[in-house]
Amino acid sequence: MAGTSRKDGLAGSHPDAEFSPEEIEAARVAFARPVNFLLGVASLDGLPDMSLPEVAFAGRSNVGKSSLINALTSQRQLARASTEPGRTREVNMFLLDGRLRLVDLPGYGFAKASKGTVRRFQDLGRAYLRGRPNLKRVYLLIDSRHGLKSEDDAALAALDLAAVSYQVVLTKADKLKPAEQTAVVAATLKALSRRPAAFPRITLTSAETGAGMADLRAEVLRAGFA
Ligand SMILES: Nc1nc2c(ncn2[C@@H]2O[C@H](COP(=O)(O)OP(=O)(O)OP(=O)(O)O)[C@@H](O)[C@H]2O)c(=O)[nH]1
Ligand SMILES: [Mg+2]
Repeated sequence: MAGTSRKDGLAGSHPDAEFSPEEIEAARVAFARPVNFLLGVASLDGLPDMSLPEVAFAGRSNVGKSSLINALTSQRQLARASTEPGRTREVNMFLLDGRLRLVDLPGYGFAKASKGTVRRFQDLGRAYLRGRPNLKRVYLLIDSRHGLKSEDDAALAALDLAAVSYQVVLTKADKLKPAEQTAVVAATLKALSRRPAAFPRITLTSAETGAGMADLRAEVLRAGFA
């Protein structure tokens, strides 16, 4: 994979998005450290203590949360990805290098599950967001083919309410032409300008090609250890 993501597209187009080559390299090294599945919980009682920083990945079902965690950590099957929406039904935690927890949150907005099931996942996600002072950042994943949708409003509202620092990550960039990538980044930034808790930066990624991963690793480390 490329050492920097400048040719990955738009992650570097915002002036604040510049990471020094040293920071990119440090992040690459950190994410090459051992990572393991820590636990999956269906209720908050089972969560570990708050002694370590956490960064969480949230977003619609099927948006690519589990795939992104696998791509960040260069693992194939760490987080289980699936074509079946609603695959991740628990809060799953992974421990990177014994010092940072990566949290795969249940997705929202899939049609197949029963209403009760959907609500249960969403309540779990919301409760998690509210109750974790060691939660350093939430990455809200948005499918770059669709941009922000009304289905994302509830998640944005929950994040604003929980006053958690969050940042949008666009996924599946490999499905778009460069001009479409530029357009969705611009439209998403514009929509987020009305959301004060949103971090004013967007990373365009592809778990498929690895685009944006070098930058996102640096982002995650900066956020996790800020
Ligand atoms: N082309 C392409 N497909 C992707 C990418 N990331 C994920 N996918 C596909 O999208 C589907 C859903 O991916 P997951 O990672 O399981 O999505 P998720 O958000 O974890 O889904 P839930 O656990 O159901 O909430 C899978 O078929 C993936 O292979 C990407 O960057 N590019
Ligand atoms: Mg998943």
